[in-house]
Amino acid sequence: MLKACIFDLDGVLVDTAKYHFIAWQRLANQLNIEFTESDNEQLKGLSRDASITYILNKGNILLSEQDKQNYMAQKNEWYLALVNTMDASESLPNARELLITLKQHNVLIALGSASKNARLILEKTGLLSYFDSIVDGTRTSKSKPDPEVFLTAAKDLNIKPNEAIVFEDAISGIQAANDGGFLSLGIGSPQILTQAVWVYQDLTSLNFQALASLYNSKN
Ligand code: B16
Ligand code: MG
Repeated sequence: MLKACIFDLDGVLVDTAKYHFIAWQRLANQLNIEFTESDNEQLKGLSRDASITYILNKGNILLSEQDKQNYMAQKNEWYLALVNTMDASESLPNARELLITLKQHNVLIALGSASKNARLILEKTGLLSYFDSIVDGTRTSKSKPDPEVFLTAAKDLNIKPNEAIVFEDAISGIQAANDGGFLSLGIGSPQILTQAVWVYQDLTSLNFQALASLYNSKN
């Protein structure tokens, strides 16, 4: 029986990538580094630290640890100003409805996100109350593709990995789910998320019945 669903945040339940883009681009421009949409694509699912490292490498810039921390704090300040404008209209199509139908069928719900701002984003978009467990960047020491984030969620929910489906939009997240022993459901393109057990373009065609039958087909 499907006992739990574990959701990545950015790219699955909300689109915060567009705000990360604005804030990283502003920082990169300040450092005279070009930062494009395709660079932003590379940062999806990566931690904040790994993201700035990518940008500094691109610009061939070496900074002291203190300067790097200061720039990360600056980027986060710009990012948070944008996050603070978010409201319930910014959850992705069918995200709220899916969480509601899972709750009605007693499926446990967890978040498995790299973001240290995850709780605030869930609060702003009115999704926080649906979650039985929140595992975010403040609770993990290893980033995806390490399965730590999803294994911590399974522990919180007191379930085994093979009793849950993980929803992910990043290649590293799919790998983390698979390596942790979860069934992975990719949100995005099947050409990119080739290792996912299933791939859907978005959440719109998914509900409890559809997920229960996907799960049963693999058990
Ligand atoms: P923060 P997810 C990830 O969220 C984003 O995809 C990634 O672009 C971002 O760098 C990371 O969170 C850290 O976010 O700066 O808010 O701590 O997809 O794991 O939900
Ligand atoms: Mg994501």
